[in-house]
This record gives sequence, structure tokens and C-alpha cells, in this order.
Amino acid sequence: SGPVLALVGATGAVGTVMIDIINGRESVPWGEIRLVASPRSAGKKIVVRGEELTVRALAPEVFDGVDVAMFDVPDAVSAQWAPIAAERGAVAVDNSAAFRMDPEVPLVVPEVNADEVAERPKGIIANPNCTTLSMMAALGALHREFELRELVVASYQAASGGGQEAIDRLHAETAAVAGKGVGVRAGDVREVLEAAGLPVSESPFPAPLALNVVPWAGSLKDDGWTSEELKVRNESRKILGIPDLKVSATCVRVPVVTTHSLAVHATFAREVTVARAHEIFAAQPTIVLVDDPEQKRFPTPADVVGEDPTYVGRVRQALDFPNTLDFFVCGDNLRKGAALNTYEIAEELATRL
Ligand code: 2RA
Repeated sequence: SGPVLALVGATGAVGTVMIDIINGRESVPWGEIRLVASPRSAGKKIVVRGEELTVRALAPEVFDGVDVAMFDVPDAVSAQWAPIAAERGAVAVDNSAAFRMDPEVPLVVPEVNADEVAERPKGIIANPNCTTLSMMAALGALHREFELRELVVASYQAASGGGQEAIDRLHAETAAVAGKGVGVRAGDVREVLEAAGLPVSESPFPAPLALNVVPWAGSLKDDGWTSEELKVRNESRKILGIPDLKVSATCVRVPVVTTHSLAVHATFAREVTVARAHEIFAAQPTIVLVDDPEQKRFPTPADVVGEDPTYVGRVRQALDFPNTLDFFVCGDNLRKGAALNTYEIAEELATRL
């Protein structure tokens, strides 16, 4: 007994983290869990909560009897298959970009807008992009108290946001530059990578990532903006329910394997203080506040990777901008940024079935 959960994309980077999360839960509401993937991965065996499950190939029938189907697959696969799952009676919780901005699809971060799962005319609920997600628990909590008006952010995004190929590339580049004394002369890193058979032309990143930062994530959109920067703007507006929120984002890839960080500059309608912001962060169960400048204590990706909560630190009141806070957030982009939030939406649905 209990609802049936399907996990589509069970063998991918995020799917694997979803299984870890399910295995790590003290209890789960599900009567049955089904693992689904492309035909290439079908037949693979994976242990979930002590039971060996065989991965099934994606097909309409796998959704029969399913209550909640989590999808972590490329946009085109979600676009095709989430509606099929919904037609067969499941609620699809989708981690692709295919439905995020569809007005008939709620975009949910449980700490901010859990109730929106109830209104889902297409039978689909979308999970936000990991960059937006990494700051939503913090911004949602502040918005409830101070009313958010303007948001300026710079991201420091980990390689794993680009999937396994991007992780492999960062490891290969790091190994190639190790001990080479590069960085004295402009171009050294590129030359070392070329000599190691790692030309940038074959990289998922448009510049070297080892010993470098790359102000680019996603694809080119109008007027020089990237898709990632527009996602931060559009998704923040939708999740927070502020359609005219002023947002400007610069998305940057850094040589970190996992955990996205953001420097946030947020302006509110009401007066803010660091002391009150600290209280708000400390009261939010999914936030860990690490903010002791005298002891040089603040979150970094190295401290946060593998963790579920969002970490917040460096909270300051902007000196020259009224009602404005500056702070730094770190969130594991594969956990809260992807697998965990998707799973939390599925659990939220399970309580309402
Ligand atoms: C990235 N946000 O970090 C993307 C992944 N969805 O590349």
C-alpha cells in the first residue's frame, strides 16, 4: 500500500543522487518505487531501500498505476514524456526547462510556495534551475518579512551543473595543469591544455576552466544575455510571485566540481537589518547560517557539497543602498539544486494524494 513513485532518468547524475536521497530517508511514503531510463540503461539493477530493482525502459506502460513520476532527463525527452505520464494518471515532477515558464505549470520550491502543487491543470509540476534554486530558500524567507523589490546576483557555478561530461573535463584539465607552474603568462593554461590533448574547442566550456573563471553558462539569448541569466530572472519572478521583480544576473562558471554559490544584492520595500536577517535565516530549517566575520567563518562550496540545506553567510547591509542586503549563498547543485527539491515536491504531493 502507499502511492507509487516512478523515477525517470534513474541512471543519470541527478537520478543517482535522487536514489541516494530516497535511500537516506528515515521513512518514505511510497508503496512501490519504479526506476525508468533510456533503453540503453534498461535491465540495470539498482538497490533502493534494500530491494534490488531492475531499471525499466521508458515506455507509456511504465506509468500505469504511477501516482508521482519524477523526471530528470533532457528537455526534449521531458517535453515528450511528462505529458504521457500525466495522461496515464501520474503527476509529473519535471526537472528540465521544458515546462518551467508554462503558466499552467507551477514552479515549486516547497519552502516558498508548496501550496502551488495543488493547482496543476496539466498534471505537471516543474522544478527550478539549480542556479535559481540555490538562493530561493533564503530569498523566500527574506521576502516574507521585508518584501523583495530588486535583485542583482552573480553566480559562481560548479562544473557538475553541466553534467558528467563537464565534471570529467574539469578533472582532466586540473590534472593537466597540476604542477606545471602555469599562470605566469597569459595563455599558459590554454597552451598546457592543448599540449595535453585537451583543446578548448573540444570542451563543454568556452574557455579553460582549470585555474580560471568563465563568465558563461547556458546558451546565447537576445542582447548578449545567456539562457542561464534569463532563467534566474524569470524563474525568481515566478517562484516568488513577483511578476515585476527587477532582476539582473551574471552567471559565471568556476573550477568547483559541485555546489553553486551566488553573491546576492537584494533590495526590499521595508527597512532591513543584519540582526533581523540573521534571525530569519536561523529560523528557516533548510538554511544553515555561517556568518562570523571575525573568525572568518562563511560558507564555501567545499563545506557545503553533499549537504541538503542552503548555507548563507557574509550578510551585510549595503552601505550605499537603502533597504538592501548583500549576502553569499552556497547550495549543492545536485541535491537541493536538482534531486532533493524534485523529491521534496514528490513527497509534498504524497501527503496530498
Ligand atoms: C548549470 N544550471 O549549472 C545549469 C544546470 N541546469 O549549468
